Amino acid sequence: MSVLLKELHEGILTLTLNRPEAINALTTEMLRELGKVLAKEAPAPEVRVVVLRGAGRGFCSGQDLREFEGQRISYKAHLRNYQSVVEGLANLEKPVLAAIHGAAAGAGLSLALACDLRVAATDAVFTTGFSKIGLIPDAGMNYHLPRILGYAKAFELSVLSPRLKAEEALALGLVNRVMASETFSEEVGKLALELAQGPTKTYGLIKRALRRSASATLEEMLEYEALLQEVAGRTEDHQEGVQAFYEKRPARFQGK
Ligand code: T3D
Repeated sequence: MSVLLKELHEGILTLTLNRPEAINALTTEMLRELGKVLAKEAPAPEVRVVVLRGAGRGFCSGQDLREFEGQRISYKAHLRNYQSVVEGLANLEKPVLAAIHGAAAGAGLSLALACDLRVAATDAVFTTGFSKIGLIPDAGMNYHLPRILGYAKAFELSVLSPRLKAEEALALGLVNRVMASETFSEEVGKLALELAQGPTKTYGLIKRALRRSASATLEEMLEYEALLQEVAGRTEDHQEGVQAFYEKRPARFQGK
């Protein structure tokens, strides 16, 4: 059985981390597969939304601690394993939704943070985990966590590594929504479909603009927005959206 399952249905590419026996702990093979799919398959026009989830009883427990047992951490291997995956999630020009049930720990949480939206089942548990084993957060967590939560909370979660329940994560802004565990898959499916039926090319531009704002001045953003708006203005979905407004009917967006 593959360590990464892929399914494309109604414009939604669902990627399932599949090592349930270790709460989907990340191995080199799994990260390589994920990086490849994000680079080669996810950008295809028929994919309008990506959902990242875990098989079995949790989302992801982070780096597989058994894979490099007894070995020193290598800068090169670490970068090779994580860079393309984290950049792939963050830079893909379409919405990426992390659907988290059970545990999201260490680099598993980092992957969720690199996604655009995080939804949690009521049984979800979040922990940075790194400091508990004498490591610093990685896989982009030092970039994303302070941007999502602010410095003080990011520092607290990184250093003390508490286990947060879904409702606590929601209160902090770590996740966008909490959904009942019993109906989690259906609720995730509905949200993913709502996104997939939207003007997804424009969503990609929105993502690009928000990402750029992390390191830009107001003046730079005003210029960049104008540029991207010109691009959005040329999409078929913009035409359709305006036409639907005139005709007082729901728009039928194609992601073009
Ligand atoms: O090498 C580098 O480049 C460094 C990179 C580091 C990046 C990182 O991600 S470091 C952080 C790694 N992750 C952790 O430290 C988390 C370790 N796991 C846990 O804290 C807990 O397992 C969880 C909070 C995730 C879940 O707890 P619980 O009680 O629900 O499950 P459990 O019983 O602890 O785990 C179930 C099984 O999964 C168990 O296996 P067993 O005993 O039934 O055979 C456990 O060993 C295994 N497992 C859980 N996490 C990992 C793992 N196996 C390998 N690696 C893991 N990370």
